[in-house]
Amino acid sequence: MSRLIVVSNRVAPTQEGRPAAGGLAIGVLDALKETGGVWFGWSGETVSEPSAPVIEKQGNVTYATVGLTKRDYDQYYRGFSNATLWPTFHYRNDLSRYDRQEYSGYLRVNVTLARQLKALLKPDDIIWVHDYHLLPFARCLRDLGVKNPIGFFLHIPFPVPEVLRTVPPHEELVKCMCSYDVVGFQTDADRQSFVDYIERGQHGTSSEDGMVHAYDRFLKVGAYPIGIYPDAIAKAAEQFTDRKPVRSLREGMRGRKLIMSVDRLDYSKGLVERFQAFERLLLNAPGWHGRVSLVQIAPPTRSDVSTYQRIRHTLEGEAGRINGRFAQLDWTPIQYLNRKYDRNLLMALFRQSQVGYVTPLRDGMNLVAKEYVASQDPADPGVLVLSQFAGAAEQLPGALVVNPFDLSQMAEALERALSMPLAERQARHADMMAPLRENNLSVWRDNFLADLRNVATASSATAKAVKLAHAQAN
Ligand code: GDG
Repeated sequence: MSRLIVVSNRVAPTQEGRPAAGGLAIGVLDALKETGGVWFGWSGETVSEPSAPVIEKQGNVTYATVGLTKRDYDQYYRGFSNATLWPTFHYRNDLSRYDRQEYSGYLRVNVTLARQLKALLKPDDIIWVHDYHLLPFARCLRDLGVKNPIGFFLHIPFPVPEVLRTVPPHEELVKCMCSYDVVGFQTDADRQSFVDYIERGQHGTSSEDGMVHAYDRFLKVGAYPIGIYPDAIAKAAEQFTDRKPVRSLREGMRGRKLIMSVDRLDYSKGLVERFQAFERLLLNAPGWHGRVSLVQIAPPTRSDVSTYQRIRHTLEGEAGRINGRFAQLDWTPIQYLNRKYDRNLLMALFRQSQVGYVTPLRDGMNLVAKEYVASQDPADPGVLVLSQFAGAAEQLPGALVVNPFDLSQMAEALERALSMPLAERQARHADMMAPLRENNLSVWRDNFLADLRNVATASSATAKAVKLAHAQAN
C-alpha cells in the first residue's frame, strides 16, 4: 500500500494535552492515525530564515513541520488566506480585501512548501492536500516534476461563480485547482459551484461520472461530507459526565435548562445573530426568565486579523448588553466564555444541555453540530437547532433547521426545542445517529482516497495507451 502524505497549512500540535481547536485538525489527525503516514505543513512558529522540515515521529504518524518567516505569515496566512479567501468563500465580500503583494506572498509560500515537500517524497506516495491556503499547491508540485497522484479537499464552502469572481485572481486559482487529480468539497452545492464556474466560464466540461475536463487536465470532482466517530464521542461524553467542571455546571444550573454553543470566535459562525435571537426569546417569552441560560464557548482564533478583533469586541458588547437587560441576582442569561476547553469535557457539556445551538451564517460542514448529536444520552437527548447554511444541515434530518438571518424564527425554534416532548426528541436523535454512523470519518477518508487511487491508476493507464497509440502510429 502506498504511503499517505497529508499536507495542510497547519499541522496540529503534537504534544498531548494541547488540543487543536479546529475542525480540519480534528478530522485529519483522526483519519491519519488510522492509516499512518506523514503530515506536512506549517509548525505554527515564525522564523527568521526558511529551513528544512523538522521531523518527529509519534506512533504511526510522522510530522514534518516548517516555520514561516514573518513576511510569509503576514502575506500568505494573515493576508490572502484569511483576509481575502476566507471571507469571500463564506460570502462576506464586505469583509474581504485584495492586495496584490499578499497574493504574490501566497503563491511564493506555496512554491516554497512544495519544494520542501518534494525532498521528502517517494515515487509511490499519494498526496492529500487540505484547504484554501493551498489551492495552487499541486500546480507548484507539478512544476517541480512531481508525478504522484495529488488530491485536494476544501473544508470551507466554495462560493457561486458570481461571488468567486470578486477575488481578482479567480481564474488563476481555479486553473491551479485543475492540477489536482481529485478535488473534493463538503456538499453537492459546493461541487456544483465549482462545476458551474468551469462550464459557464467555458473553461471546460463535466460529465455524469463527476469527471471534469479543463485546462488540458482530467480531474474527478466530488462531494465528500466530512464525518465524526459518533460512538467514540458518545462514550467520551458519558465518561466525562462526572468530571468537576461538568458537575459544577450542572449544580450551578439548579434545574434550569441549558442551551449550549461552541465555536471558534469567527464572524462566519453567526454569534451576534445567535445572541440577539436568544434575546428575542427572552423578550417574547418572559416565562423563560430565570429558567434557561445560554452557554457560549468561543476560543479566539486569528486574533491578529482586524475583522476578528472587531467581532470579539462586538460580541463582548452584546453579551454585556443582554445580560444587563435581563439578569437577576441569581441568574445570568448568557455565559460567554472566551477560552478553549478539553475536547472530552466539551462532549460531556453537550450531554448536559437540552439544546445545541449551532447557527453559522455559512459553514463548510460544522463538526460541532455532529458532535452535539453524538454526545447525547439516547434515553433523554437534547435538540439540535441548526443553520440551513451549514453543510451539516444536508445530513442531520432530525435538527430544527433555521435561517440564521431570521431572529424571530430562531427564537421560535429555541422555544420549540426547550419544550419538545421526550418521544419526539428520541425519534429525532435516532434519525440523526443512523446517518452519522453510516458516514463516519473513516468513510469520508476512504471514499476520497479510493477516488484518488482510481483516478491516478486510470490516468496513468490512459497516458500509457496514448503513448502506445502514438508509438504505433510512428
Ligand atoms: C473547518 C470548517 C468544517 C471548538 N472549540 C474547542 C474545540 N473545538 C472543536 C470542535 C470541533 C472543531 O473544533 C470545530 O470544527 P467546525 O467544523 O465546527 O469548524 P471549523 O473550525 O471552522 O472547521 C468547517 C471543518 O473544517 C472540518 O472539515 O466542518 O465547516 O470551517 O471539532 O469540537 N475543541 C477543543 N476545545 C475547544 O474549546 N478541544
